[in-house]
Amino acid sequence: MNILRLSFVAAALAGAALFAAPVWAHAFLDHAVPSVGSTSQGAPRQLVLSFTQNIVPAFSGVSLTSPAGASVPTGKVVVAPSDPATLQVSIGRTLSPGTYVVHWHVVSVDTHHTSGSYKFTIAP
Ligand SMILES: [Cu+2]
Repeated sequence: MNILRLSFVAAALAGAALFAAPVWAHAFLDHAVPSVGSTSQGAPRQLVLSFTQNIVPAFSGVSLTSPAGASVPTGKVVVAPSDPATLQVSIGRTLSPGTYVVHWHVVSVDTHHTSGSYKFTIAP
């Protein structure tokens, strides 16, 4: 069995595990870094959003809005290597103090779509 064959089998097993997840729950935001509603010192370099269910990153997105209402550039949404229910998004520039809004929309492994938003503040 070569390495390609091995990774195919691993992917198939992972897929089976994902679809064995409970179907009665939808993916809602469980917690985030920076925390929902928090005020922190210093600018975060990335947003981390942990959901109640595993996420399909290809159909999910996160956007960040500045205190002035402008869109802040962010990187590609990726699933955390250790947790398929957690998304990581890099922030494209150093954030200045103020209150930011994070909008998220995700598709969970049960194919259901959910969305929401929250704020966090960077202290002056
Ligand atoms: Cu659901």
